[in-house]
Amino acid sequence: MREIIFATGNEGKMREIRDILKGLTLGGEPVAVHSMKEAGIDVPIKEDGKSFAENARIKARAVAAASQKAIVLADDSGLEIDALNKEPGIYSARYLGEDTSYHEKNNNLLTRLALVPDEKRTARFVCAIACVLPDGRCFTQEATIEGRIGYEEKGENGFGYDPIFMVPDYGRSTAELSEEEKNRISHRGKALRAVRERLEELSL
Ligand code: ITT
Repeated sequence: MREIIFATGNEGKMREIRDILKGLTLGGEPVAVHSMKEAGIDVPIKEDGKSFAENARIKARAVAAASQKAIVLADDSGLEIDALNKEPGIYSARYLGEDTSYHEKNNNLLTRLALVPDEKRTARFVCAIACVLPDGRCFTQEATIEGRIGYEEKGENGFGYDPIFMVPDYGRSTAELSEEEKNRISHRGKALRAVRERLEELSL
């Protein structure tokens, strides 16, 4: 059994990640995907990068340094709203303070967009996945999903900003999609499937 350690403390991300990496094998062996907590790793991580990719690399490298030559992946992601100059962007988790609920964060963004017409409510989720291999090599993969900010919170699935992120083709928020539907089209689904393919090609 091989092991991938995912450098995240976010349970919502971890649920999606497990689903997207389901059935992965490397060198013919099944792969167990563990969160850093499950792997017993607790290291301070200072996310002071200037981009999603940089922050993903910081997280992956910090956990790789504390692990025994495992494959380590990390996800840095966030919401860019065009009418707000791409806020909250890389500060998505810290927007209005880390301890503020997503209900408050979402409603604050909706209030700030109150006078913005539909065609200008464009936004995207961005996800950068960094991978550190046991030999220290590192690569990063980034992907996005385009959408629009709605007018109220909708749906109970997903996490974070999902209730206000509308997917035009579906006419629903990402919190109204099933996990399978979201993973098929999401920033995280696209970036992580590309990483999965690269790992499968590397014959590790
Ligand atoms: P880790 O760093 O431990 O992985 P985190 O929650 O701090 O967890 P980030 O720094 O990457 O993660 O911040 C991501 C932010 O973007 C966070 O506020 C999420 O709620 C939001 N976000 C990212 N992907 C999302 C998604 O698929 N749906 C809703 N919100 C999302």
